[in-house]
Amino acid sequence: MTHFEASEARARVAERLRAAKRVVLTTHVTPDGDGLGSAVALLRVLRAAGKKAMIVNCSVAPKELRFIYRKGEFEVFARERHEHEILTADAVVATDIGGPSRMGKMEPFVRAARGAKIVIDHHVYENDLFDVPYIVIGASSTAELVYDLLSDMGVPITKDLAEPLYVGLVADTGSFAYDATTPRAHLFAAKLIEAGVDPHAMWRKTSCNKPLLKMHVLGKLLAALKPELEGRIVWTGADLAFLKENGIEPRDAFEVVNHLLHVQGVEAGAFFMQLGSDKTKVSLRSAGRIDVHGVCASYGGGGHRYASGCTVDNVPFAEAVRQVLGELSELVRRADMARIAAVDLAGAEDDS
Ligand SMILES: [Mn+2]
Repeated sequence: MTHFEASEARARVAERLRAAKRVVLTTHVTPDGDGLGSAVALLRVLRAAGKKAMIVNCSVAPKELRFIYRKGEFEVFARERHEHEILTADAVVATDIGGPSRMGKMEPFVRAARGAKIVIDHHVYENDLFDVPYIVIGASSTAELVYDLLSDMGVPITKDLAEPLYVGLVADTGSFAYDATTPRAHLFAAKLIEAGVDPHAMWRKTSCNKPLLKMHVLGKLLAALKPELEGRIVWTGADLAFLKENGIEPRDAFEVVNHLLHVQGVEAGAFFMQLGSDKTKVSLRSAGRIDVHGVCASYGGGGHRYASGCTVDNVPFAEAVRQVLGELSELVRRADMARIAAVDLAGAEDDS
C-alpha cells in the first residue's frame, strides 16, 4: 500500500466510524499487546464521541495484559449475548487480526454482519471478509496505524489513548529491536511519551509481572534447546507431559519464543507446543535471512516474514517437529545456495 493508498484507506475507515452509532471491536484469539492496545484506544475514542462501542473477543485476554483495559471495556464472546450486537452493529472493527479465521467462533457472525467490516492490520493474508481494509504490511504495529488514523481524524492523543498504543508498539517491535523498528516507530514512540506515557512504568507493567513458575518453565525450556543443522536452527518443545508435570497452561510456556534468536549464529528458531494427541502449535522466528511465513502459511497459519505461527494437525507431536524442522532446514540450505550463487556471480564479474 502506497502512502496515498494508506491515507485513502484511513479516510474510508474514518468515514465509516464517524457515521456509526454502534461499533463492535475485536482482535485475534489469545489477544496480544498490539491487538488489544489498538482496540482499547479505538474503543475509548468511540465512546468519548458518544457511540455505543464494545470489545468482544473469542478468547480471554492473557492475565498479564489485563491492565490495558478497564472493567466494562472487554468482553469474551458468548453467542446469546453478542450475536445480535455483531449482526446489527453499524461497524465491526478487527485490529491486528492476521486473518478472518483468527476471530475463532466469532468469525461466522462477523461474516454475516450487516454493518461495515473494517480491518486495521499489518499482517499478510488473504482477505475475503473485510470490506473496509486498512492494511499496511511494513508498519511496525497495528497501534501505529491506529495512531495515524486518529491523527487524520483530528483526535487529540491523551494519555488514556497513548498508553494502550504504546503497549502495542513495544510488543510488536520487541522493545524496539525487531525488523519492524522503523524511524516512524521511534517517532511514534516519542509522540506517545509526549502524550504522557511513562516508558519505565509501562515496562514494569508489561514485563515484570511473571509468576516465578513461569520463569522456572522458561529455564527448563531453554535448557532443552537443541541445535539442528549445526546450530543454524535451534528448537525446543513442550509436550503434554511437560505441561502436566509443571502444572501449566500452554500459554505459560510461550515466553521462550522470544529467546530463540539470542543464540549465536542462529538463522531460525522454532518452538513446538503440543495442544492435543495430534495437534501441535508451532512458532517460528527468523534472524532475517529466511522467510518463515511460508512454512506456517502451508499449514494454514500466518504472521510476518520473520515471526510466524501455525497449528500442525493430524500428526503426532514428534512428527510435527520432524516435518517443520525439515522444512526450515531446507529453507536455510536454499538461502545458502542463493548466497553461494551470488558470490560466484560477483567473482565472475570481478574476473572480467
Ligand atoms: Mn501486531
